[in-house]
Amino acid sequence: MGVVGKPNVGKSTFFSAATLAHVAIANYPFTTIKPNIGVGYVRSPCVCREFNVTDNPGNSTCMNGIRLIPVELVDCAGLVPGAWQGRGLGNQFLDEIRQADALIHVVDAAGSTDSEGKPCDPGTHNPTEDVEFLEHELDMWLLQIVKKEWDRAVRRVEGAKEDLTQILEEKLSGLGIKRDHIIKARTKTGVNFEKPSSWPDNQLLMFVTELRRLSKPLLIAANKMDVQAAEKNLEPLQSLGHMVVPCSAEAELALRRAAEKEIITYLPGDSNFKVNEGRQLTPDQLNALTLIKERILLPLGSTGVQDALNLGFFKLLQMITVYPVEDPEKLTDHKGRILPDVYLVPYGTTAKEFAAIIHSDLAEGFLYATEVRSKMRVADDYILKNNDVISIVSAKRHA
Ligand SMILES: Nc1nc2c(ncn2[C@@H]2O[C@H](COP(=O)(O)OP(=O)(O)OP(=O)(O)O)[C@@H](O)[C@H]2O)c(=O)[nH]1
Ligand SMILES: [Mg+2]
Repeated sequence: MGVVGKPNVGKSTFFSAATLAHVAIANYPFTTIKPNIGVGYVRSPCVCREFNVTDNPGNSTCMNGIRLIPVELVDCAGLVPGAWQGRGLGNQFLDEIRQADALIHVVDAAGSTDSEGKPCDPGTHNPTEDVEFLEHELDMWLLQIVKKEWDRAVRRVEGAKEDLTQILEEKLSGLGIKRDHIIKARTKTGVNFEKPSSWPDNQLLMFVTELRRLSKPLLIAANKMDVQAAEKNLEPLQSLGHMVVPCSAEAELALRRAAEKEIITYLPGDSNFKVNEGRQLTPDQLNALTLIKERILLPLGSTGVQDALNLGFFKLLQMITVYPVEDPEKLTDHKGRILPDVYLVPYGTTAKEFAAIIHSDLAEGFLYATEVRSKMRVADDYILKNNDVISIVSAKRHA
């Protein structure tokens, strides 16, 4: 998941809150120069409660029946208008999102930074402009890449009868763009893949825009909601057709740090926190925590950071959680650990594809799987459901 946006909107604050990594945060543009890469967590109700077992998590953690599943986040450098032509830290930024499956676009909903990220009076900049600009930058960046050698591609298709899907796939795989994205963008825009020379000028851009939407889906984190001026901007941001999550990265960071120091009990995404018994708060700490409660947690229900991550994986990317076990009765792996692992996989993943994600041997010798909840035997083409607990029986693994 890439965390993107213009400079000074709170990307690093969001990243730091989500990963608890200590990174540079400051109120001026281009604080981040090199991308920060870290591990955040998506939150999902664990199946241990339903099966009434005490689990031994391995690849994730389980706290009070909530699984926290690690995901990779990239905090990118800020993007300014014209970045695709190399302005600001332009091309470098764009390189950073190559491998991102989806993007969280952090927007300064308080309108307290201008289009270049310089501080301005809250409420004076219109954040909806930032949404349009970012997408334009991404489209122009991708268009520029596709345009390079476009004439040659046209000749290969129309002269040598090569397949444009194949040509684009080879060219764009390094940007995380897959064959499936190309096919879908082609269908959606109705462009003629046999005769690319016939495309009117704007058709390549239309196609590229669709490709970008499919391969780098994004949601908006409307940040700095703790600033009063942000409230009036929320609705206009919501009217742009994206998922919008109101959030305060700063509040989340403060809560996570306080929880880390065991001052409070707070799990990311919670709608409240509890001051730990015996902890004496300084007047400053008390004041800060009261403000967070009154300005963020009560009106919004949470700080929004965890919601943005969860929506990114579960809604944008349509991931589901699946728990592999070896023993369908005891829910254990070969070491006897109960519900050790959980995997995030895209909806549509089959039992056999899931086997391949765990181990190639498991897939090669695939015999059948047991869907543990119903105790039903399922075949290799069984499409996994959210929260499935699955036991795969493979000739190879058991040989
Ligand atoms: N009021 C408020 N300020 C915030 C919030 N999140 C971040 N900030 C402030 O915004 C400023 C910029 O934060 P950063 O996290 O460095 O922003 P960035 O987007 O990473 O900036 P660049 O790396 O320069 O692109 C800092 O002064 C933060 O404290 C928030 O939720 N509310
Ligand atoms: Mg930064």
